[in-house]
Amino acid sequence: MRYQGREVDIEGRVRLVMESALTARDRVGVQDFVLLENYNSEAAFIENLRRRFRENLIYTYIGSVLVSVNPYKELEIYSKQQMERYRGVSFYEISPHIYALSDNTYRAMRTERKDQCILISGESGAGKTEASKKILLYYAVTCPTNDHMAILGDRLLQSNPVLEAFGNAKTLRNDNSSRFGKYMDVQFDFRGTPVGGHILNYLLEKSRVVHQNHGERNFHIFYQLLDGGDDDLLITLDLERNPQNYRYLVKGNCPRVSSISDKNNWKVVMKALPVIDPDIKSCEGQNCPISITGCSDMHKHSQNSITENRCVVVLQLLGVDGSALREALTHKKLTAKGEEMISPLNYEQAVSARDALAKAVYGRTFTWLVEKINQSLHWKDSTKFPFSKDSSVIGLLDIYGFEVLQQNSFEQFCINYCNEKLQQLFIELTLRSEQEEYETEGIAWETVQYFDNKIICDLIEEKHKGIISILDEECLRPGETCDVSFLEKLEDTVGSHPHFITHKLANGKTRRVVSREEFRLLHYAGEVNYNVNGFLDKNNDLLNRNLKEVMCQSDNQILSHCFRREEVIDQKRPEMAATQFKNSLMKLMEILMSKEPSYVRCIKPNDAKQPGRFDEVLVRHQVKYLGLMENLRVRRAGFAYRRRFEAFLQRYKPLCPETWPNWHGRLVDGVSTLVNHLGYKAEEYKLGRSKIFIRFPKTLFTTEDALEAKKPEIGNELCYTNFGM
Ligand code: AD9
Ligand code: MG
Repeated sequence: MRYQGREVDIEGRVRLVMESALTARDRVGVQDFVLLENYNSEAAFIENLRRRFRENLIYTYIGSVLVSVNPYKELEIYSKQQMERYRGVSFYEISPHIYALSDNTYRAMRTERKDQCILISGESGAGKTEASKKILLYYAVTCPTNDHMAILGDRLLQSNPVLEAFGNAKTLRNDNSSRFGKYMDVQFDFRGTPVGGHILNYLLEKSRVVHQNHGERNFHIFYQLLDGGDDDLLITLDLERNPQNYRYLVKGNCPRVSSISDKNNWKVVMKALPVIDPDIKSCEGQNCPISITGCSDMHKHSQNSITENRCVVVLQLLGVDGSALREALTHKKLTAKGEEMISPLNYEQAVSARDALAKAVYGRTFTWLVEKINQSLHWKDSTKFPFSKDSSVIGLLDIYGFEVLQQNSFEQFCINYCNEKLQQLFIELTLRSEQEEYETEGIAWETVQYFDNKIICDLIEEKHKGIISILDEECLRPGETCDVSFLEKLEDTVGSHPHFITHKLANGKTRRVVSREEFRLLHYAGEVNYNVNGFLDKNNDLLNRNLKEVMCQSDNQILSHCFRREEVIDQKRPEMAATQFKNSLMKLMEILMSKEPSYVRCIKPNDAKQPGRFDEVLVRHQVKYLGLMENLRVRRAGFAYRRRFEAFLQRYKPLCPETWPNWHGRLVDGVSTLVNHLGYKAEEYKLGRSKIFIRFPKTLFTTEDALEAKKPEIGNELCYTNFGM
């Protein structure tokens, strides 16, 4: 018999095939970690990631979880042809890809008629937002549609550049960092056509509007407007092109980012805005969010006071009375014992009132924008959120990733808390779903030890005893409270918690790694020192009452919608920022728990945002905290592989004369006959109710190799699919 031009005997041929398979495996690693021989070894895990990364194979599975490593360069793997390759093809039968996961989720939604969600996690800059955009594009391109629905698909896609312009910014960790959390439901009708969508947004990092750390920027939209807006628009808004001239844009000393074209992005946003809402036509208009961001939040930093012309423009766009605004920015209105008192603000207080106004205007405009997008995505009345029962949804979660900066404040605290919650969900659901699968299939199951971060979530969110409750209490407590008194309260209440540290040591000495203004949390993803300065103010998130009064009289269409009169009349204090965030996260967890989850775990290969660099220490850290080894162990503790009887039979039936070319009996008997013929030992496999479970990858490798060896003999008749490498 000839093999690759050489005369070989059967045994030699099998060896050759196995060797070539092994060589390929050596070069590109395995496409599913469950196939790793040494699955307990973190080193082997990372080596597999590294090999694949070197070959531009950025995707690898752990069972059904997709691990993705940011390539920091454009890869030719996202074309329409690629989408077609993945359409309708089973998960394991084609190389790992974000499209495979998208397609699998879509098919699961259609066949099982169950709502799905795709949870994308990973630290800042790991590739979550890019992944979510690719998933959305996949659905927009591959799902059946008609003319009406094509418009909806367009709106879904166009909402991205708009939200990114207003909600993303350059940070030290990511040039296009999401500064808000986003959960998007895409709704499909019974034909699988996308018919609607809905976005929930979470806690925008408003403080960025008035302050940026060195090397960081304000939200993209400001720079886009200054760089891309045409001359007439800038004259109308009385703006100059140089961002460095503006107090709110100059703090980070970073007007340009090499990877970003503000001019081009401006064009993209200008094209996208009318797709979302045809009423947003002109930027000078009262119904355009651009004009609001363009006016109210900027004034020249070189001057102590703002020029008269600029003042006129700002007032015009805010749509408020000049003297009333001046009064509100420089005075405070208090009600004591039923009497109203007005007291002047000092310079610092006036500056902080101005900043609070800028943050409120920007934050509320952002929420308005999300509302507008949602209105445009609700195609029919029947598609109002929450969607009607005869449709199914796929939810996409793209939040801000875990972040550790030189100085971490309230915002990082919220962002990292959010990541803790997501990790908790991942732990619960991966274990639970695994367990459930064994239960439904009637297979005995062994438990795997893993770190449960519930203890950290409790430390933050527990009622009365958690950090958020203590923060709220301190904000509400009458008398002298400040950030330091909050820290003291924390020390008293949670000081002995194993995941909480301050500068005080139990023996009365001081710890040097934490300053006197900080507390440190030992998060699942690493240790973070939080500086308490500003915690109370940011949690209070208060706008002076007289500023509210002025703003709710605005005749600007957007602002009058954002600042409601009821807010001034209603004396009840709204929930504090952290509690609001906590409650919205709780609701989000409920939404996600009610759906069938799929996971994308994103990994950042280096901190320099460079292609081709694989920093092993950095990757190892992420593998550890994402719990990928535990994930793999859970997957392997039971059985490395599971396949439905029909799929298993279809693939391997050529290996047994009794099942080839067709098996006519019960599927389970066919599989049983086949594995007996292949000599599977009892401990190597189990037959469930609808699936075969194979414990060791080696068993599958041997069967795969036997199939490969059989190929020349049975040629094209063999239903061969690329599976397992
Ligand atoms: V953050 O938590 O919002 O700060 P993300 O969202 O995880 O973060 P993002 O998706 O924005 O990170 O990716 C960061 C950058 O990495 C992108 O701007 C791209 O330049 C780069 N990237 C990420 N994924 C890919 C990819 N699949 N192909 C090419 C990528 N480049
Ligand atoms: Mg992002």
